[in-house]
Amino acid sequence: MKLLGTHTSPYVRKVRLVLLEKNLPHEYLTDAPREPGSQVARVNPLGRIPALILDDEMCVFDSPVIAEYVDTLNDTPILIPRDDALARMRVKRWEALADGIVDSAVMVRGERVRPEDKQDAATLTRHNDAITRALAHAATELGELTWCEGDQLTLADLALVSALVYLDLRQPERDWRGTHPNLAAWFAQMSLRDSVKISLIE
Ligand SMILES: N[C@@H](CCC(=O)N[C@@H](CS)C(=O)NCC(=O)O)C(=O)O
Repeated sequence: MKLLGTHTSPYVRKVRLVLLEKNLPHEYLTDAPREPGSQVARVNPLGRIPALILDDEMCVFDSPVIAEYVDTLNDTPILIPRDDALARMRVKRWEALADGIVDSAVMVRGERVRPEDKQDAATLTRHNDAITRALAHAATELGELTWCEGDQLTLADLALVSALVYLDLRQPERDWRGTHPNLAAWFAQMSLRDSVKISLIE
């Protein structure tokens, strides 16, 4: 398998964390879709990363589909519950929450890189407010638990950590650690994992 992506993409980080946690052999190729010579549009008609190319050349997109597929490739560990429909939905809901934070942060970033007089204040407010609410929701749901869902690591944890890394990158002024100390403590523990460390370096 080959994974096309970039170091900064939170959707890519989530998928990389899944591959690393499951210890699945893969080649990670840095490929930014907007750079000249990018292969991304050739393999993924949407022109987006992450794009996972299987050994038979089929390209899998987008990140929830990749994560779900890759999770079936071995059981060590199972990151999306298979038999318990409610637990499965809850993990996927965490993923949607984390991806939604990222979607809004990407929208905010898209506005902020425009000239100041062209930035749409309503868009900035709407998406920043969504991030604020989603973080509060995550903090309430997590409470003092070790894992987002159940009694072991799941995709929920990997998606949330990816979203928080991206917020640190794009919105360093947002003091989510101060507002939600339980999220901060959980994130600090997650950051000790080899998968997270590798995804931040390579
Ligand atoms: N819903 C998609 C979102 C993927 C996405 O938007 N990726 C961004 C990078 S973070 C991208 O490839 N954008 C296209 C571009 O930069 O031209 C997923 O979860 O995979």
